[in-house]
Amino acid sequence: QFEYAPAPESRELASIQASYRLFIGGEFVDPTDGDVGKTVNPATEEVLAEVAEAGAADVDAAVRAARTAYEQVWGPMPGSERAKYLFRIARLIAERSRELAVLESLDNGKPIRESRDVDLPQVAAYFFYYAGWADKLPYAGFGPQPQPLGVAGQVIPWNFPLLMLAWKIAPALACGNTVVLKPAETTPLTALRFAEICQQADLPPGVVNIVTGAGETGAALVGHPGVDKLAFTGSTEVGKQIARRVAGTRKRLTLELGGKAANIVFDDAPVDQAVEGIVNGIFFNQGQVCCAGSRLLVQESVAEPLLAALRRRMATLRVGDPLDKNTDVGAVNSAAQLARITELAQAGAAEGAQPWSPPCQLPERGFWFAPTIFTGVTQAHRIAREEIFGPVLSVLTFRTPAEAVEKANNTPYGLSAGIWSEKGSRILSVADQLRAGVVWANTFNRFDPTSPFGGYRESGYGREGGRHGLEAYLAH
Ligand code: TXE
Repeated sequence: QFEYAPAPESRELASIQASYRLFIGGEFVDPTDGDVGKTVNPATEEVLAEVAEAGAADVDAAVRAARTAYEQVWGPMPGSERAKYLFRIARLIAERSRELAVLESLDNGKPIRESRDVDLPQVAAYFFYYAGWADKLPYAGFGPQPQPLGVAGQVIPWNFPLLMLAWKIAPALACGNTVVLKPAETTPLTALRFAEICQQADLPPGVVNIVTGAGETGAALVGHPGVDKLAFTGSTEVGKQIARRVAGTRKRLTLELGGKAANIVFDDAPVDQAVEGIVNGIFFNQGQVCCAGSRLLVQESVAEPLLAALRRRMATLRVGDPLDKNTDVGAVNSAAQLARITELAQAGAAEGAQPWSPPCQLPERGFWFAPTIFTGVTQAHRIAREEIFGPVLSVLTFRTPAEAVEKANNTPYGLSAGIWSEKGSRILSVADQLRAGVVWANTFNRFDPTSPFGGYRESGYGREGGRHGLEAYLAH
């Protein structure tokens, strides 16, 4: 963890420029055939900066720069040398973490407490962790001379902009690949600041290229014949589109898509601890988390006291200015995301579930949604089935462990789940039956660079993190 001065974080720390260009071949360059977009502060709707949108020719230039860097510099470089660059980047991220945290909160809307204490320490940790792998690949069970894949195209979402960048770029570079990364159009600023960090670390030009822009830029990257590997994190719908486009090409693909995680509370779980886990599971990052615990499954005999305790805890949540260090719940990322959350919450009420929110004064401007729980939810309700990606919890009850497993698995997704119980045997047997890539026991939303993360079924395929995360970037 890092230490910070106790004053409210000021916007100035982020030193945002009026406009941003593309990062190709180690330089910031104007787009040749692209357009200009803008990124706004979701807490105020104020325009933060103009940002270039890369067109097909720009994406092509980025892929060519990555190819040259791969063939001439990065691919042939010994792992021990690549490690030095990655350690340097990791140290620079740690040194500049306060600036990066403020920038992230401004562009994304997440509370500074989260960007400062969760996102940024994790970003640095992933770079440190994969830096440590760069010279150890020949001894990691991938064969004596593990080969990189070449140029990796990476498309990431807006919910953890810099952390998703770290999950993608750190293992790719450690294995000897070069990268063209497209951040989400609503949160490009920390990726562009990361490009400056690459310059500061003297990373050879072309090893990392950042092309900003919306879905068309992503599609140009996906379709580019010079890309050897694609890694995508985002909606299931776009993930499926990408899988269709990649089918029949030589590109390797990993997908990290949506989820509808069950957070299962048994009658022997300590109530206070479970309530903290439920709150963290669904209100962390305003619920805009692929593995969010968006379905609470609570054993019927303890439903009443647990929900009473949850409501009391929710009444203490402070919703507001993301830069205020006391804020627990910030703004949702965009008008489009707010509209999606609102539509699904309205469907929940229309279908007969009962919403409840603590009294809270939402700011007039910006994209805000009060923390909400729905009780009286059945499996047929849309809010029990569809990913909301907002601070909205659907509560269902169960009587037996078998019923909990049946309900938890009643989803097309398979990303994550949580179990709260004092009984080790019950945790193990339920975890075994859950169809989810990650199962947390008596905790939730815990990440660590040493642990693989990822899903199956409609949540995608491939793992990020740990030794498994290297497999996605090696031709072994
Ligand atoms: O996702 P998109 P959106 C879910 C969540 C959310 C919904 C929609 O439920 O409400 O998806 O969010 C790029 N080819 N998740 O619309 O469009 C896009 O520019 C290539 C869950 O923001 O999938 C951005 O960089 N790229 C998820 C990235 O894909 C394309 C995180 C994600 O945007 C593209 C985000 C195309 N045709 C949303 N179209 C998670 N798993 O955590 C768009 N993009």
